[in-house]
Amino acid sequence: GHAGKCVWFTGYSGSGKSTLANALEVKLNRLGYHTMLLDGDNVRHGLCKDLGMGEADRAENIRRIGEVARIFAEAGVIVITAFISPFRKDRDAARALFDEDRFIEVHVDTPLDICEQRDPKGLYQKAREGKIKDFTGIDSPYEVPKRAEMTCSTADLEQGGIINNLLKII
Ligand code: GGZ
Repeated sequence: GHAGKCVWFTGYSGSGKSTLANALEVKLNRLGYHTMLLDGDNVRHGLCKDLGMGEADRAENIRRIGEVARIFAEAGVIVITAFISPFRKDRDAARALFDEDRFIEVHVDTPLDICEQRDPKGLYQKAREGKIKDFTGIDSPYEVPKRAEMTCSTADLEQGGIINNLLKII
């Protein structure tokens, strides 16, 4: 059919979700697909700027993103999302909005210590110092996916290899 899909990246801050999501979008666009990338930059500053990082607000963040993704997918777009989405029930609720073969959960399983070493925005350091509360992996949980269509780590595999593996299952 004409319906689109949702490629849902999940993983720690600094795991490489956004980098992979951007690279996937470029590749899909070159192949002629119409895509929509949803990430913190275009969602947390607009649609979800009223939400914080507590468990209930993260649930609402993911709920809105899932609903937006469904609307775009119904129009035939391949939607790519890049959010920590740490809670399994929230990811599963997003998944439930899609036909089984149209939701591709990708766990970017880069080890926490590597994410923390990268610390591109200095947020892990602030979390360790107690200046940011409820930081995923420090004092807020990350529930590892049990049913991800793909698991990868940007610690040990070339980005191009990950994208090529992904293209095989989309
Ligand atoms: C985790 C936080 C936090 C806390 C701010 N915990 O790597 P980033 O910086 O650019 O992306 C992270 C982003 C997390 O927002 P999400 O919308 O992806 O989270 S969720 O899916 O759980 O709703 C991080 C930054 O915001 N950030 N505070 N406490 N990450």
